[in-house]
Amino acid sequence: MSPVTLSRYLIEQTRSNNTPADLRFLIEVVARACKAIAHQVQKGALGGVLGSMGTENVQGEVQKKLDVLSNEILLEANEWGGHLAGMASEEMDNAYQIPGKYPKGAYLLVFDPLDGSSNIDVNVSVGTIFSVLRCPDQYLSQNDALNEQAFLQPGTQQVAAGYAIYGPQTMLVLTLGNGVIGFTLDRELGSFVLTHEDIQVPQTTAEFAINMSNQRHWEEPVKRYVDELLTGQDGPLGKNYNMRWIASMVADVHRILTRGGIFMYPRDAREPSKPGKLRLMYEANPMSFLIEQAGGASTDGRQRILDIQPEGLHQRVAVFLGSKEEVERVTGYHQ
Ligand code: P6P
Repeated sequence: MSPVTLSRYLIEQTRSNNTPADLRFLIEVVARACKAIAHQVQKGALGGVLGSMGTENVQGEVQKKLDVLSNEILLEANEWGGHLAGMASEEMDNAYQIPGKYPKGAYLLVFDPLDGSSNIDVNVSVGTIFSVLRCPDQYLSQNDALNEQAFLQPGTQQVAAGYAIYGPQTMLVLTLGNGVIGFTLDRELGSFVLTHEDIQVPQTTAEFAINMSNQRHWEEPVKRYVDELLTGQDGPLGKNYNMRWIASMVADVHRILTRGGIFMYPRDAREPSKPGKLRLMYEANPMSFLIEQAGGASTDGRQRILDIQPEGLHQRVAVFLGSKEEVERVTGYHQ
């Protein structure tokens, strides 16, 4: 049988779910933009795209050339299609207004154009994370500027989410609310081809992901839980655990979707005003939607991440996601 490309999947599989044509179009446009980003990323030093811009984003983080380039690729790919009411990105302080010469549509696209970019100069996997929301009717207007309030919806309102991972393979992992599917980029075809039909997170695991160098800054429940993981079979958990930390959320989450695990980026005492490093709208929410759709769990230690009512585009949140048994355990320690 000929390979099932993303386009064919979106037509055949979503026909039964009555997925709107504009949403199918949106996913195809984002996938095409991710192919263009993959092309730039893989050039590395040969493409003159490594290194920093000498600027900072709204997070106060140094912007890599590829951060800015990836952001521009996604904006340019999406602004003309008539499927979006607006866009928001880690790399832009404010929402992106669709230029007046183009029609607007009913969807909002939120993204981290190149996550893990601190790894890009050392040739470690990085990725693009995206989340799709519907624009609430009261904010839909062909003439007025989009009010940023339109984006501030809990993660349960997402209609789609996914990531591209630029690693040994370039893959697109996606949910439209009916499970999680994975596509691998066939560079000869130039298409994403369906390779993972029904991704499931194992309910249990013996592998955890956390940046241990922050241990002295964690809250007590996290210190207790990680101590138990490290104590292994001689402790209350009764088994030994392995640790991985790639420092690219997309790569760590992809590993967990593939073989299980728990990913943690806790809040820490250094900056009480920042309840964690990761951003709710374009990192935690899309990844939580994927993880839950694959049978896993995702909390901020105290509540389900998808239930959090955002108060700002760049709001940060603590993240505990992955195999349900472990996420429920560490969340229970916070109660
Ligand atoms: P640390 C990358 O900068 C990122 O936002 C996530 O992709 C990753 O999980 C995390 O930060 C790594 O943070 O503090 O370990 O460098």
